[in-house]
Amino acid sequence: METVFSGIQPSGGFHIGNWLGAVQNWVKLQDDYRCIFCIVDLHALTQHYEPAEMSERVITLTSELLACGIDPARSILFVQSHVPEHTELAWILATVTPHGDLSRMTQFKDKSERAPDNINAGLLTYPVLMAADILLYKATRVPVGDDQVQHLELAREITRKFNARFGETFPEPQPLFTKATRILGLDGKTKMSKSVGNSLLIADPPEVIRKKIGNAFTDPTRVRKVDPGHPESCYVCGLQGYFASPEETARLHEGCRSATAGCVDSKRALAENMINALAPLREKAAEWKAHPDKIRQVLGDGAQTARVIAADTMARVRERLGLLAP
Ligand code: AQP
Repeated sequence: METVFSGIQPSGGFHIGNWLGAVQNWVKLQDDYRCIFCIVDLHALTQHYEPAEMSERVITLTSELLACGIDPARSILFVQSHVPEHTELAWILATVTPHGDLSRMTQFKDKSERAPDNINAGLLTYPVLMAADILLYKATRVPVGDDQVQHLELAREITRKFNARFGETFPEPQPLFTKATRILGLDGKTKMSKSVGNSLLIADPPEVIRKKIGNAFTDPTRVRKVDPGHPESCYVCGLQGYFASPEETARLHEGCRSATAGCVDSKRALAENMINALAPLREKAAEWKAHPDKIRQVLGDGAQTARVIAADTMARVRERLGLLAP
């Protein structure tokens, strides 16, 4: 079985972009791959955060991943900082990573623009830590949305450089492209992001979902209810496809196109479909959260398994580097 590695940051509430763009696919991958899923808390340190909230965020995110169907009996689910080899390998890989490649990364530029008061070196070397996450487990497949393609390309480049310098050590990880596209935030402009505050969360209760969708953007060319709409360029109509059956989606889009239904009707239908789709996840996550000891057990077991693999890889890496054994 090939190994898949993927990570998610505990950098805010788990949103429908994370779910539709990544985690729904992770759940399916468990059937065909040895999957390693990591809560990348060290990556999240590169952004502003409140230390008092971090461990609770990790527990909440774990409960949500388990509720979505990540199965610890089949996959390794663990927290990045529980396996110190991630940072050790990241340092080593940094020594073969060209500085210029890092400063060219789109996400580095975007996040620097978003938080000009916090352009830290961790933000710059973020893709090196991501390469370490993948290579530590010799993962050959990495599920990527279009926002992660550039980082994976760099991880492949780092792999080639390391292997060329120190001998064949790591397989070059290949992207596993997912069908789901980038989900835009409720502003209808930028990517839905935990840290931007433009998200609809899996944990949002029905009244919050109704309110958020009620304020979401629709077709800007449709000024009055009698104007025919353009569902293909409407944010609300775009989301309908993920939460309604194909037949219902077609009916809703036709209502918009023919102006027999207004934007408010579209929003109401979307909100109710979302509420129904997310309710079971919210309930399951709440059940897990009621037992934080069980969550800790899952993460503890995951870290123990991950550490065995990571220690083995690092022993080989240190040997390749010619470091004196202690
Ligand atoms: N809007 C999105 N649409 C589709 N997929 C998305 N992902 C994130 N946002 C969207 C995918 O979710 C996985 C986990 O993401 P992450 O936590 O590693 O970091 P991110 O991509 O930076 O996610 P956020 O929500 O935007 O976090 P912040 O605000 O902290 O930077 C990844 O597979 C990602 O592609």
